[in-house]
Amino acid sequence: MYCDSDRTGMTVGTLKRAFLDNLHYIQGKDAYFATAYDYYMALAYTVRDRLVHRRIKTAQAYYEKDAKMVYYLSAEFLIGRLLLNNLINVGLYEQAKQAMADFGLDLTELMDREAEPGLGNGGLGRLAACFLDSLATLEIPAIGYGIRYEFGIFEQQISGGWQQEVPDNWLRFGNPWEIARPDYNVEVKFGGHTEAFTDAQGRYRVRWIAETTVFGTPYDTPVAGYKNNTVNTLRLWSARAGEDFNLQVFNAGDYTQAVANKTFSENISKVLYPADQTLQGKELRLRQQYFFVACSLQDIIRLYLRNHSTFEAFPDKAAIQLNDTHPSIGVAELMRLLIDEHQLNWDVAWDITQRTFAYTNHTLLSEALERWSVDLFGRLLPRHLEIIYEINYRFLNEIRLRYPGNTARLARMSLVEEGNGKQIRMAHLACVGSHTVNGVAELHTDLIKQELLRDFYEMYPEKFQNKTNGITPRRWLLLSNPQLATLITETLGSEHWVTHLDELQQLETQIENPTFQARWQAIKQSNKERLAEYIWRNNQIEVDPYSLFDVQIKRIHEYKRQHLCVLHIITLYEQIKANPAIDIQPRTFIFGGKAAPGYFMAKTIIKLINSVAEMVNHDPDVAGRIKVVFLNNYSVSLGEMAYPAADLSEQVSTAGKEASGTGNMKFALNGALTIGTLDGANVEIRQEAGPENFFLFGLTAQEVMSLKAEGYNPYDYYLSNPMLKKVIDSLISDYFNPREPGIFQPIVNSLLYHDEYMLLADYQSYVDCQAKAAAAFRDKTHWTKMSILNVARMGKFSSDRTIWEYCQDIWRVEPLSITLDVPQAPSP
Ligand code: B1N
Repeated sequence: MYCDSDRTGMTVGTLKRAFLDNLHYIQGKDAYFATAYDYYMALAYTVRDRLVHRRIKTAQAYYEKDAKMVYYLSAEFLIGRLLLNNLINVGLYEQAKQAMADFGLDLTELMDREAEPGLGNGGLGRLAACFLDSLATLEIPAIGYGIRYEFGIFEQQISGGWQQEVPDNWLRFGNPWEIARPDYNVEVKFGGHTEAFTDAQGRYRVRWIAETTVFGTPYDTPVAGYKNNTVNTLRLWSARAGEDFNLQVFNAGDYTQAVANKTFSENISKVLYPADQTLQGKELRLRQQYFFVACSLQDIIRLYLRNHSTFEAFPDKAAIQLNDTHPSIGVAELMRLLIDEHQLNWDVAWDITQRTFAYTNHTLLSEALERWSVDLFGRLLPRHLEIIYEINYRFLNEIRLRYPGNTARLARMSLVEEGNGKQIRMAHLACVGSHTVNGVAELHTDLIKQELLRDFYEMYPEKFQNKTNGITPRRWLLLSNPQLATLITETLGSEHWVTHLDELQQLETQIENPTFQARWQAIKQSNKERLAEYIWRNNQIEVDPYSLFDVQIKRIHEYKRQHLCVLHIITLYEQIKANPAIDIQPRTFIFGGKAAPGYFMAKTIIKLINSVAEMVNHDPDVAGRIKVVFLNNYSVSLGEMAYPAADLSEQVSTAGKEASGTGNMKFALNGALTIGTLDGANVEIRQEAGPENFFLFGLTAQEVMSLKAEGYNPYDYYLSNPMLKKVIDSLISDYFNPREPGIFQPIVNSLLYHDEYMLLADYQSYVDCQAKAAAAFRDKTHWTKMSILNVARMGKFSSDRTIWEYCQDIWRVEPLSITLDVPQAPSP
């Protein structure tokens, strides 16, 4: 009789045997002592074995075929919990559920034991995670490289309405998914000075005499494609002190100092910087960036040299993507490795470098554009500073040839910003060192070409491309909204749509089908009830699951304008207070998101939401028709519950400020309608869904720019709009914060006297549009049809489409299918 292996078998019986084995020999427990955590770990190891097996086959195939690889370099990977995702992708979900049930265990409960790896701030990190899922699903040879932060994004607690940050010790109970690979440790140097010398061949060379070295240890997390055999790797680097580094001090007799010094090096991978889109210019951040890039490039070169003896074919075998400028020091590091360590000459090295790198820009906000002081740079990376100066010298000569006598252009384009305290402009370095630069939505790419990197676009138009972001339908529909996924699969007759999201189009045939509409509504209702229960447990707020769920979950930022939504809530509240008998659509306003710990205005906006919530939720005149909820500690897992429960998706950033947004896609794919501006990918979502299925308001990016140029005066809007005046006056009078007077004055002052993000200009248009949305919600059938159409037309926003475009237009890589030689047991 065929008996499949405990490590690879896929049947319920084998899973049960493997689970007990892992419980016994890895957790060291039996049924008498095992906790829910032990059961989670035992199941996770059972799944991991199946992934490891596929991972080994995948790596073998890449090596044997000498496949061109994609290396995705990112300071953040916000991957979310892995147990359910892996069970689904590897096709083990039903079996695992059965196996656990046979032991009297509830799979959902076990899944809840998993700590979420919060190794990112928001959209940028989550995009990297969706890309890994799509790369594996499309069978693209790829490795993700990043940092294994010991502390991810802080845990957000709310105390007295204010955000409090608590360290996120996610590795406390161990991480069953990762495999440490100390055998692939690499060394990274910092500080010191450079020396010129002449080598044996009489060539001019430079050596870098560093002050300190640290080691990077890789930790590998398997990334499973959806029901194929591909398992790629996410390789995250952890910093370790070098042994020899301790020795000198040790010999001098100060043992404890030597051990203490260890922590200095190991601090590099200690904590994720939580200031999304604001620059701090901190030395530790530059150390983090160089650390993971230096580790990754050594690793990439090691892999390449297993199959090659010269660097000639390097750009044909390695496509390195820079996820924003955070890894852009890689341009200088690859030049250093090729020239100093592998003795290539400058022109050859530069050609290889440019043909290898491509750069994705994710923001136009000037406060987020990375610049490093030349001083700091020279102290930490003296050799890289020399190389950047040399790149710049040659680049400026090129500009002089193209645009003779244009000194203003030279100053604008230089990699070095002059002025008091010279700075290196990392976006310029990334752009010059890459063959392709891309934006993340059509509007954003246009603005890169016309504004941010206009001079570069004029000089190298062929370098610029658009790659509109996407999201993985596996996590953001199949996993997070299983009932909707089942309905879709039943309706379409197969689950082919999971990897071919355009097929959702076929749902349009059901639009007039009352049975289908009813099932659609029932699913949304059940998702709303689940969220309502969560809100009851966590916030002790009772919300009406039949009310309109109006949801805004994302980082808290002034440009994202959570406070515009608050102005709308206060408007409704004022209307109720003026006439308590008013007929108003019941609504639940749900907010969630973290503020950077040092971002005072963002933290005040959180407090404002909570203060307004406190007043509105308890006012008898409101009579429960409006509820305001702030969900603390927004995360990937919380998003998985919130997106499927939303009726209305708030995408209200000032036009021209949100590069793309991806939450907008998650809502729409789960049947929420969008109220939004013509910003980022909203433009394309509206185009796909049809303008009649999208609630549009506000100024366009062009109008924002012209109004600013004309001289925008927010105070005029305040004076001329009585309701707006009433709303702002309620803030001035401390109506919502009687016990903490004055705390919202900074928001008021910013709105009345600067209003950088033009809330007052968009206020009336937003309030009017909200009234239309409320009216539309009252016609259930029509709303349901719009919801179905939104989902049916979101195919474009699969990250599979995005990744396929990167593969075709930027990376020039091909899929490679993996076959397993282990016989696949029949289904249970
Ligand atoms: O990247 C996302 C986009 O969908 C969002 O619109 C965009 O805001 C986001 C510095 C950033 N841009 N820049 C960052 C994150 C961390 C950090 O330290 C900048 N995040 C975005 C995906 O394209």
